[in-house]
Amino acid sequence: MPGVTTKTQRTGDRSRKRGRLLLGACAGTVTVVACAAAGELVAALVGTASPVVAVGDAVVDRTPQALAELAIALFGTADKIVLLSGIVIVLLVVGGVLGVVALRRPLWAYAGLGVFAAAGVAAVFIGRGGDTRTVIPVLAAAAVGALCLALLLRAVPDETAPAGVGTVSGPGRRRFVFTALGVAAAAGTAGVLSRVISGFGAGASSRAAFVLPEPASPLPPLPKGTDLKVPGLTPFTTPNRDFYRIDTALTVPRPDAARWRLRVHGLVDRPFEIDMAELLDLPLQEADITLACVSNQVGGDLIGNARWLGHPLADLLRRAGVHADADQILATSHDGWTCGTPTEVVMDGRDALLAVGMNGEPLPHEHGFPARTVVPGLYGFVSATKWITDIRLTRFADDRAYWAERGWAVEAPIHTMSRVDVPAPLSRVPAGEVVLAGVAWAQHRGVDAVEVRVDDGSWVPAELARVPGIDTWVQWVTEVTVGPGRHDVEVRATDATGRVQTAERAEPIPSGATGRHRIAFTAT
Ligand SMILES: Nc1nc2c(c(=O)[nH]1)N[C@H]1C(S)=C(S)[C@@H](COP(=O)(O)O)O[C@H]1N2
Ligand SMILES: [Mo]
Repeated sequence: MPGVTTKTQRTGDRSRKRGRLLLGACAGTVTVVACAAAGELVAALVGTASPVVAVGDAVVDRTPQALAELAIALFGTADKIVLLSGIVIVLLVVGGVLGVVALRRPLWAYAGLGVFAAAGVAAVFIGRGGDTRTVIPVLAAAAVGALCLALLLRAVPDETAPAGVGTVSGPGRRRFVFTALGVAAAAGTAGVLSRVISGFGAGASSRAAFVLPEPASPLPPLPKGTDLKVPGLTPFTTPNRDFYRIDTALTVPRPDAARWRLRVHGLVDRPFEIDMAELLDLPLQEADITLACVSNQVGGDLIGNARWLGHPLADLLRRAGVHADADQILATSHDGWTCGTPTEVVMDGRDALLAVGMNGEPLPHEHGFPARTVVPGLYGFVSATKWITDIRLTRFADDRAYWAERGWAVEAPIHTMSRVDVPAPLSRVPAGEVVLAGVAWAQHRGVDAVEVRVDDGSWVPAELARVPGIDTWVQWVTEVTVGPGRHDVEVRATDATGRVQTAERAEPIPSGATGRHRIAFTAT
């Protein structure tokens, strides 16, 4: 029947077309995977951030405050993984679309890759860190992408080629599958290789080789009775591996201690630079300090306590000769995050440290190796710069740090707070004598009293554990007798200035959550 297309022919055409589209999409996604792997590998070799992370950083820094908070509320400390997975999914989908487009209009697809590369380059330049060498992995990724796409497109069987009924099959398809598998395998190898290279990078090995000096003024061991060892109660000392981690870094920065330098400059008489050998030669002291995040909700666990080892920040500032009008210490990290601390607070005699040790170990990479600041009494975002490289004395009137620019407070002392750990919220315990226990904190003021009440009854004082000083949290414990049924426990602390923890609820933004922690449990 000349000139007439039969129904079977049409279905055959249609599904052959579908098969080709599938191969196109496949070519596109495999290309993107190869791009990403090449980017990772070259980044590891050059020692810069990978293109995916550079884009992620740019997204993090430009994310509107409300969205960022929603992400933290939804995903907590997993927000980084969620963001990176999101970027990868978007890349894969866009890759698939590019691959389909490439079947008809290869030039458009290559232009698409060009747009990717341009976005990557733009991300490098608008990102913080400002390490422009990151364009190298971006461009390498784009080049590898173009190559792979060309390779894969050539392997897609021709539309006019004879094929089995209904599908793009036979030797043509086999060739495509082999090519795609080859490219994917190469990408996988590159990805693994990049992990290995960055795992054995200078920063990682420099921490393994890092030897903490003995403190010039060691602290006595913690007084007996700082840890009540009540089952379920947060330990007084937070082990490093359990310490909460909060930062804007999508991948943990691993600066090399041997190449580390700290510059102290700005409104000072004698700017100077110090390297790690010099820092470790200075007298180091120990301090027990409880660090808290401003994002911690009432009852939350973004708080931890450690014994830190470091050199007093005040001594470094005195060496530089700080001008009288320099009311802000603006610290910058290896990855370009900034933090503004009141000069006055650091100079008032408290144990503000440039720390190198945490609980007897070099700082873990996640917690700022090789050096970070810790300042008792202030939330981490205005005091605790990890991976610190730069301290500039300036004025609050002239410069704003990272979070202050995004709507958070400029000055942020830690609120007096308390938390119920035992019984666990919504747990079941036998009726009768019930142990209540938790922690309370009012760093650099100290906690004078903790009171609890059950079912909105009268406040009863809890027993306080011992503490090494006023800069840490304190454990509290008490016992109550309750009958069967559901009960509420509420807690409040009084700091050493005599102020009782407020009941007034406030959100973490801009200067920390307030309100009282209240939990419910069931006695049976
Ligand atoms: N370089 C860098 N340092 C940083 C941050 C950051 O994003 N980047 N976040 C700060 C915040 S908000 C807090 S609460 C503390 C948390 O320190 P940790 O992760 O060691 O617990 O680090 C601070 N130091
Ligand atoms: Mo924080």
